[in-house]
Amino acid sequence: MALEALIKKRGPIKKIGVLGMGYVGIPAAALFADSPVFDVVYGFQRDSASSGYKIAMLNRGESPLKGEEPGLEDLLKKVVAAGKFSCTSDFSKIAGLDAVTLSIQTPFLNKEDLLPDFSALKEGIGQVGRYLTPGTLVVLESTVTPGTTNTLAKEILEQESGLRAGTDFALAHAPERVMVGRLLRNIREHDRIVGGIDPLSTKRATELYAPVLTLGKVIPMSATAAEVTKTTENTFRDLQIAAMNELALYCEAMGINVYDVRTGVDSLKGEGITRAMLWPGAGVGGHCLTKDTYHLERGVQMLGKDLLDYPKGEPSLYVLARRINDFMPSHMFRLTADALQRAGCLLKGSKVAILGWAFLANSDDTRNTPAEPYRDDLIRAGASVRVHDPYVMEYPGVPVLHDLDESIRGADAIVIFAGHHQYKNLDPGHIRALSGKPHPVIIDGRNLIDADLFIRHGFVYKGIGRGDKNMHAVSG
Ligand code: SAJ
Repeated sequence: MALEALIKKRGPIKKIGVLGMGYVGIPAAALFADSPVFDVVYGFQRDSASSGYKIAMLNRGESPLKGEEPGLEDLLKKVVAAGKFSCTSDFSKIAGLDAVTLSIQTPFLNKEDLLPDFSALKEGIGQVGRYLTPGTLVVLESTVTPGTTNTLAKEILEQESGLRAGTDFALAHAPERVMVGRLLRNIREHDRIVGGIDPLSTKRATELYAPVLTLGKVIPMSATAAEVTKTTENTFRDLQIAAMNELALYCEAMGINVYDVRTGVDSLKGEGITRAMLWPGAGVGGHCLTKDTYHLERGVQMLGKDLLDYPKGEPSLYVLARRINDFMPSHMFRLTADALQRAGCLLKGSKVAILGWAFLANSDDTRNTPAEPYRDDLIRAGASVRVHDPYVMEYPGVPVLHDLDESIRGADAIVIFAGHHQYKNLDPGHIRALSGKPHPVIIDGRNLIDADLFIRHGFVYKGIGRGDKNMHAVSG
C-alpha cells in the first residue's frame, strides 16, 4: 500500500513521540501535548546515569532545564495533569505512534576534518527504526549536515525497520530555531521550516507543526533545502558577528570607538538598505553558532564537492569567520595582559575575576562558553582566577561564585565576559575598595560599563572595540 493510502488509513496525527528531552525536545513535547488537535505525547529519554533523572522530574510536571524559561513549568504541570504528556525510557512505545520527532545534540568531533559526532543521533534514529510501523512520520529537528535526512537517517530507519522511506513511512527535517530563555515563544512565533524527502512527507509534517504555531507559519521545502536553511541562518549570524569583531579589532588599532561607527553605519536607512549590524564581543559560544558552519561546509563537501566553483586556494569565508570569533577570547587575554602591565602588575601571580561564565547574557547555558579558553590562558600564564555568574550553579572543574563582592575582593583585574544585566550598574567606587589596588583593571567584553566613569575612579580600562579609550591616561 502506498504511503498516501497508509496515511489516509491512519487518519490525522493524534499520537506523537519526542526523542531527546533537552532544550529543544521538552518545550516541543509540551506544546504538542497542549494542542487540542493531538491526543497524547510521549517524551522519550534514555534512563542513563547522566540524564535519567529527567524522566521522573518530567512526570511530576517539573522542568529539568536550568535557568528561566517563561511558561514552561506551568505548561508541563498542565499537560502532565491532563494525562496528555508523559516521559518514558520504554522506546517500544514508539510502535503505533503517528509521528516521532528527534531533537538530539549533533556536536562535532573534529572541526578541522569536518567530522561530526552523530553517535547519539544514530542511536536515537535506530531506536525509532526498531519500532517503526507503516504510515508513521519521522522528523529530524536536530541541526544536521545537509544530506543527512536523505542518507544517514533514511538508511538507518530502513535498515532497522525493513520499511521503505517515502513508501511505507514519511520522513522530514524541521529544524529547531529556539534560544534559551524563550523556548516556548520561539516555537510558537518563529516560522517553521518543514522539509520532507518528498511532497507527501512535507504535507504530513506540516500537519504536525501547524497546530503549535501562533504567529509563525510553515515554510515548506525539500529536506536538503531545510538542512541548508538551518545551517545557513546560523552560519550567517556567525559571519555577521565576525564582521563586527574584525571591525572592533580594527577600531582598537585605529584609536576609535566601534560603537560610534556602528551607530553611523546603521543610520543609513531606506531604499531597502538593511545593515543588520550585530555586536562585537568577548566571543561566540553555545551549541549552535560554534558548529553549524562546519555542518554547512561538510554538506557542500558531501553533496557538491565536484560541482563547486570557488576561488582556487581561497579559504571558506564562513570558516574564516569561525576562526575570527574563536580568536576573541585570546584578544580578551591580550587586553588583560596589556592593562595589567599599564597598572604595573605582572600577569603571573595576578588575581583575575571573570564576571559571566554563561555563553549568553541572562542565561545559565554554558555550552562552549568563550570564557573557558580565556580562563585556561590566564591559568597557563600563572594568574589565579575566580569566576562569578548569578545563573550558573556549577561547572565541572570550575568553581562558580554567586557572591559578586567575594569574587572581586583583592582582584587585580575584573573582566566582563557575559552581558548579564547584573553587571550593567557596577559601582566603580565599591569595586575599587574591594579590589584594594591603586589601579584595578577592568576589561569590558560586552560594552556594558561607562568607561569614563571607571577611568575617573583610577581604573585601567580596556574594552572590545574601544580604541577611543583603551590607551587612556591613568588618573589618580
Ligand atoms: N553574540 C555576539 N554578538 C551578537 C550576537 C551574539 O557576540 O551580536 C554571541 C553571544 O554572546 C553568544 C553567541 O554569539 O556567545 C551566540 O548567541 P546567539 O544569540 O546566536 O544565541 P544561540 O546560539 O542560542 O541562538 C542561535 C540563534 N540563531 C539565529 O538567530 C540565526 C537561534 O535562533 C537558534 O535557534 C539557535 O542559534 C540554534 O539553536 O540554532
